[in-house]
Amino acid sequence: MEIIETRTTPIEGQKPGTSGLRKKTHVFMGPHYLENYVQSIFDGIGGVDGKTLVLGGDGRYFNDRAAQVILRMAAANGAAKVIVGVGALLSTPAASNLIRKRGTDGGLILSASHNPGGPEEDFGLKYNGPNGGPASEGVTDRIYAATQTITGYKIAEAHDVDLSAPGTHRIGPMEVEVIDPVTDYAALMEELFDFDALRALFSGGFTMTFDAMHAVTGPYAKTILEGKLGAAAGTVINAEPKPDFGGGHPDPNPIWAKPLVDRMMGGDAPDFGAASDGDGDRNMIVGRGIYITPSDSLAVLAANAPLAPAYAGGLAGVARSMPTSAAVDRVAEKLGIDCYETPTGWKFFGNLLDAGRATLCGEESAGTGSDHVREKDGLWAVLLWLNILAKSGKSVAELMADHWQTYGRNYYSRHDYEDVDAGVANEMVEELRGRLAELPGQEHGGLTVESATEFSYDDPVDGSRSARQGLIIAFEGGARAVIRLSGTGTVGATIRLYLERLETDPAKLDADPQDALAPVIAAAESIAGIKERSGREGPNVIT
Ligand code: VG1
Ligand code: CO
Repeated sequence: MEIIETRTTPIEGQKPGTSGLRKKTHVFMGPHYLENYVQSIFDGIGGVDGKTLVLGGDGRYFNDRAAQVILRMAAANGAAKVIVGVGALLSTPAASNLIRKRGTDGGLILSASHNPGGPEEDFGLKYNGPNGGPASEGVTDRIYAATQTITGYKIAEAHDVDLSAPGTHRIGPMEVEVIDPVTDYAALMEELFDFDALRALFSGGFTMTFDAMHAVTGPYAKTILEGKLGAAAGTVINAEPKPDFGGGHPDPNPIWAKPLVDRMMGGDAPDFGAASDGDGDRNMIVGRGIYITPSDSLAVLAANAPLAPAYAGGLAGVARSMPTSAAVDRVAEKLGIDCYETPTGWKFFGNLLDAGRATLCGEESAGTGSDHVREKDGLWAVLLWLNILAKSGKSVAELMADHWQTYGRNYYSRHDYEDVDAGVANEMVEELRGRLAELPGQEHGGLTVESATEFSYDDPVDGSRSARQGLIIAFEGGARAVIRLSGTGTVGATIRLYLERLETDPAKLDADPQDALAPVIAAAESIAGIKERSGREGPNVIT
């Protein structure tokens, strides 16, 4: 094997965000861009000599080419083995599972998740550690530091590895094991859930639509739902992964998965609707006539998880990201278990899961997961919902109504202002940060500010501190607005405004969230002036 050592210089901006490095595809395809970053990952984790890695991605444009480059670089850097999915495909949770199951030293996942794909759209790459989870901030800091001092990278001269079918190949001494991307994941799901009860559910006439959004979950959902569980053919729609996701945003929310939500609200809706994102870690749950917010979904799953075999013994604890609603906190309180509040991004759940302190975790951004892997997991959430429906005999709407009657309803919404000028967005946050101390006691839009703080997280397991994780404005009476800037976008800045208000009056549980939250929305605008500063009439995405 001939190793080519190429000289290079640091490329600006290779700083991993909330979930790895995401850039426009053409940026990733630029000279040395991918290579610099891959070498920096290798250097940042102390080299890959003798190590075994997992490799796969969501199938977006450039996924296949990037995988071949990474294989040649892993070989040149002395890796012993790389396990890669057929077609270089692996959903994010399936990659996490493989890293754990095969005891590897980590893995590289090619994805920009819910961002659109294609030559004009987005690409991404992230490193997950030996626990199967996204690299901690300590590790991403070392990777970023490596990108700033890099002087060269190593790549093997070799032909493309045939990734079209399972088999074993070599690049020099390095072994490349090509595996079916679905098999191990499907086996894991079968261990966690009551597949007999799910088969009985479907054979009893239960109907469902799963929108794979032309992304990576198609083959997984087909194998599990239609293959193993006997759901009718055609249950999984948009099942074929495409490099441009059929031209859409593979983001499972009422905006980008509108056709499914419309179908669920119509006269011929199936019993259950669900969707997942580009890399298979997000989920959307819709019942007949009712959309379930991710925050509520987490709470319902926590309250009912013991109906599934894997969680029959109860939950050790739960965790949610700070901007996620406190619906799950109320469940934890009733169960008498711990509830942790972490910064946005799945990497912060890793230590809690590893330490056995949390069993279920979730984020308001359609991410739910458990200690079965170290990523959020879209299909897992769908299967847990199905298991709960099968065992409780209730419909989605009944389950949700019962839940709100018991715990009250945390009305919740997120308003996104996308592609705002980065300078304007940073200045807005900066300025508001400077005013936090003077806000308590002030009245805005009829609400009185109780406290105004900036969220910092002290990891209870390793003691590390993550500062500046979002501004929280709490109002008297329990409502809250949170403002933070996205760390996954590739153009300009995205301002996220998260709004929440608890309602416990049993007669007021069926309002439209935008109406129920109107005072909080008005107060947040009065305080932060997002519309005014961004020059927008309103948010461009409301979930
Ligand atoms: C967003 C979500 C966050 C999620 C992250 C990665 O981050 O808000 O909850 O963990 O995306 O999800 P940000 O920084 O843009 O708010 V995925 O499915 O895109 O990997
Ligand atoms: Co994702």
